[in-house]
Amino acid sequence: MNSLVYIDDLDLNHCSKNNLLNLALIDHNKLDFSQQAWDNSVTFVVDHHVDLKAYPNANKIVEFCGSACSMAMNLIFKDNLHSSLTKEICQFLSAAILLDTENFKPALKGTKWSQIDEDAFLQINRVAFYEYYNELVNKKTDRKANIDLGLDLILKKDYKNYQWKNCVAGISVCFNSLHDIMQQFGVEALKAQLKERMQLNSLNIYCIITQIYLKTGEAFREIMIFDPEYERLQKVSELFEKKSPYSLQKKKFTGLKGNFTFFYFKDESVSRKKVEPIFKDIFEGL
Ligand SMILES: [Mn+2]
Repeated sequence: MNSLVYIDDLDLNHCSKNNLLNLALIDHNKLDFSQQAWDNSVTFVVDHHVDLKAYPNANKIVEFCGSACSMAMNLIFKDNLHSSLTKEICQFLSAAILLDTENFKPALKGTKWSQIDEDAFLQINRVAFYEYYNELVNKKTDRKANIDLGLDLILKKDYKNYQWKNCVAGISVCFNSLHDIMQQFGVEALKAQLKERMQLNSLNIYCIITQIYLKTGEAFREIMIFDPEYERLQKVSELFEKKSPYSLQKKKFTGLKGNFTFFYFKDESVSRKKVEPIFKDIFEGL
């Protein structure tokens, strides 16, 4: 609070007289009658009240929303000035928006607040939750923490079953590269674990999709298809390579052949959700 400057802390008359005053009105669009000496200094207006049509030469934004603070915040984000915002500042600025929108009370949308407030609040939350989000992503993708779970939990943690025509498949998503997994647990252990899981879930085919994030923020995706029926695996992986709308590259895995095929995606948006329909399509045509 000590760093806030109040209007009576400054000698605005002196500034105005010497042409040193540049005023932006926020949350009102006309100076009080006691401030008329500054009329010529108003250059910017950001407000959500009835437009009193003052200062025709000023840059004016007057529109309906719950809080003028939302409008000011949207301008900050639009002009890419948000790097100076901290979590604390965001919390402070949220106060006006929360109070003015009654915490975004749904029944009041359109009459007391609008999309403008929602847009601002979403952007503010992106900053306010930035640290927490990072903490979550780091925990989720931490290579060591994931490896420490052990092979069984790595495969179980984010797992789904699918039925594609007469094939039952299981897909695990994990946050260690296949290279990491092989190196840590060895090929034989992986094979044994997969066999066990396939038996347990009565699966015909098993896929592992990996998502890894480098320190640079770059993301990598891989997929390994495991099928005990060699002939089918060759057919499926050939079709997968052909049908995938996401750019990919078939890779060999050193010391590994037989019942695995392995692809490296050059598209970081690839997910299990996106891969599933490709397999569905393949199996329905087999
Ligand atoms: Mn207001």
